Parts: sequence; structure tokens; C-alpha cells
Amino acid sequence: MFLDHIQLRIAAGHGGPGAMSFRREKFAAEGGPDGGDGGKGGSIFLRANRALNTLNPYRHKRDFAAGNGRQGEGGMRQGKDGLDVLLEVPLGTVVKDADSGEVLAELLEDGLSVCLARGGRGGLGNTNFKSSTNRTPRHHQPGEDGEERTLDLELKLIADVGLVGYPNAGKSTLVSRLSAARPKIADYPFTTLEPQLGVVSLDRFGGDILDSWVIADIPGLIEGAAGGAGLGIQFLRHVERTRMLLHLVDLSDPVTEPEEAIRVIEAEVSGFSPVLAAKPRWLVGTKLDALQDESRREAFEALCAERGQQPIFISGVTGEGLRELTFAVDAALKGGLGYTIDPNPDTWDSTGQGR
Ligand SMILES: Nc1nc2c(ncn2[C@@H]2O[C@H](COP(=O)(O)OP(=O)(O)OP(=O)(O)O)[C@@H](O)[C@H]2O)c(=O)[nH]1
Ligand SMILES: [Mg+2]
Repeated sequence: MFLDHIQLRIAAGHGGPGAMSFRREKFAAEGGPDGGDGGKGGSIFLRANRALNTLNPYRHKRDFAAGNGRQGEGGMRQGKDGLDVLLEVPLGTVVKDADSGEVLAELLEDGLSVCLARGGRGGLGNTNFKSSTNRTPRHHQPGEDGEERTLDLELKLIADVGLVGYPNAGKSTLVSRLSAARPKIADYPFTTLEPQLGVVSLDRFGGDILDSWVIADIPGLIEGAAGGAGLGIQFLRHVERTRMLLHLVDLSDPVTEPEEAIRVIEAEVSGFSPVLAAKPRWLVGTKLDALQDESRREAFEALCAERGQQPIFISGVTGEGLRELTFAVDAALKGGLGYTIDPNPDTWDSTGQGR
């Protein structure tokens, strides 16, 4: 199971009360006040961790409380602070206040941590209330309450490139050929049930080891996905943050024409959100090795031409076109593909050499 939306209840610790105490010394009947302050309540932090891909660690435990500050003591000793709680969440987690809906934080940087419930301050001990008129103050403060809130956590994966297409189009196969990720691959639709990220390093194809980009495999989309059909909708938001989409079209499919596979997915992508609709999207014809009908290739070429795009063909079996695709995507990303750029980048270079 892939958890990408949960609520957590968090409670920071209360501050410890300040102490009321007087010095006791051998020859002084009544010493001055020496009650120390209470300790600070522990706070609750969320920290982004690149190694996590889901919110599954919170499947069972959803309530978290930090430690309370301890009471101050005599001898002006401050009470111990309560322990903080640090909750690790995947990179790309958006945190909202569940009651107000306000966005409290977006954890977009590995290692970044934010405090989401602050511990209460410790109360002041009676030492603090000594004055010229009151040398034996009995006043001491209680500690402050810690903050409590319910958080709404939503995970949006962060990848450079998102894959969209019909079920069975060959998305997971492509990811497994380009990266070390090993998504499940099978010859039936809806094999992929959860998004998965893969790091595509150009050194796999003779490029520089330092050049890489991240690809997101998501479940296949079907007609009506943007409105909730199939599995797609809950995962489309994961590709909202990507910089470009690869739209995979199975050219070996004897039933579905490329025209339909393109039209349906285009409608779902643009129906989901304007952000997704505006994203650069390249059409990629897959399973070239299994092409039965040459007219499929021609139809695909014509559809690409209509969109002002050079056709891209790949085969996950023979590896054809994978190197070119990898380099072209890298070049496009480096060329600063943004959300609003023309969806038909001229940067496409079918040889993959022109960098
Ligand atoms: N001949 C051939 N078969 C391929 C190619 N790419 C994928 N396949 C096969 O097509 C089937 C579906 O591949 P997947 O990679 O699981 O497809 P998917 O798009 O991830 O499918 P879902 O996860 O269901 O959306 C599998 O049987 C693959 O072996 C290819 O380039 N050539
Ligand atoms: Mg798949």
C-alpha cells in the first residue's frame, strides 16, 4: 500500500512549572527565594528525508507528543527540558493545518526541518519575583501549554520527468531500462499500483556520471482518470511537480490506435489541472520491436508532426532509442524547460549528440 495522504495529531510538551523554594542554610532561619524555572516543553519537528518514498511509516502511529518540561527545583536549578520529537517525512511533503487548511510548510529540500508545534515555555521560579518590598515571594508561574494541532500531510513526489500513458504502454519497462529502479512489469494493465522514482544517470549511456535526472513512473491512465476513474487521479498530482512529461504510446497494440491513446491521455492530463496541461509533453512511441503494422508508425509520425514534435521511438526490449531519449531529456532539462514553455521543444535532438 502506498500512503500519500494522512493526518497526524501532534502535541508539543508543556513547560514545567517554576519552583517555589527558599534557601535553607545552617545559620539563616529564613533564606532568600531560590526556586528555579521550569524546563521548556519539547517541540515537534518534521524533517524531509530523501530516502523515504511514502508516508507508510505513519500507517499505524498517528499521534505524537513531545516531552513535558520538568518542574524547576530549589537551589535555582532549572527543570529539565522536555524531549523534542523529530518526524521524518519524504521529500515533497506538503503540510497543512487540518482545521484551517493553511499551508504550514513544504518540505522540498533534503534534511530541511521545520517546527510545527512549539513546546510551552517553562514557568518562572519564585527567585524571579524577589523585590525590595517582597523578599520572600511565594509567587511562581505554571508552565505554558505546548501547541497542539492536527496536520494534514500530502506527499507530492519530486521528479524531473513524469511518465503518462495507457496501462501497459511500457512505462515501468522504460524506467527499469533507464534506472536502477525495479518496478513490477507485466503484460496486464494496472501492474503499477504506486508511483516509483528512478534516477537516470547518463553514464549508463556513456555520458557523464554527474549528469542525471529523476523519472517518476505512475499507474496507467484511462478515460475519465482525471474525474476519478481507474487509479490515475490520485497519482496525477505526483507528476504535477515534474518539469516535463513523457507520454508513452504503445505502437504494437493491435486494438488501440495511436490517435486514441494520445487523445484520451491528453484529455486526462489537461482535464486534471492547468499546471499539468501547460507542462511540456513529448510523445514517445514504444515497443518498436513488436510493431505489427507499419501504418501505426506512420499515424504516430503524423500525430507528432501535428504537434510540431519530432517523433521519438523506443523499444524496451532491444534498447533502441533509449540513449537518444535520455540525452534529449537531459538537454531539454538543462535548457531550462519550465512550466510554460512551448510543449514542443526545438531542443529535441534525435541523435542525442548535439549537446
Ligand atoms: N515487445 C515489447 N514489449 C514491451 C516493451 N515495453 C514493455 N513491454 C511489455 O509490455 C507489458 C507492459 O509493460 P509495463 O512496463 O508493465 O507497462 P506499464 O505502462 O508500466 O503498465 P501499467 O503499470 O499497467 O500502467 C509487459 O509485458 C512488458 O514486457 C517493448 O519495448 N517491447
Ligand atoms: Mg507500470
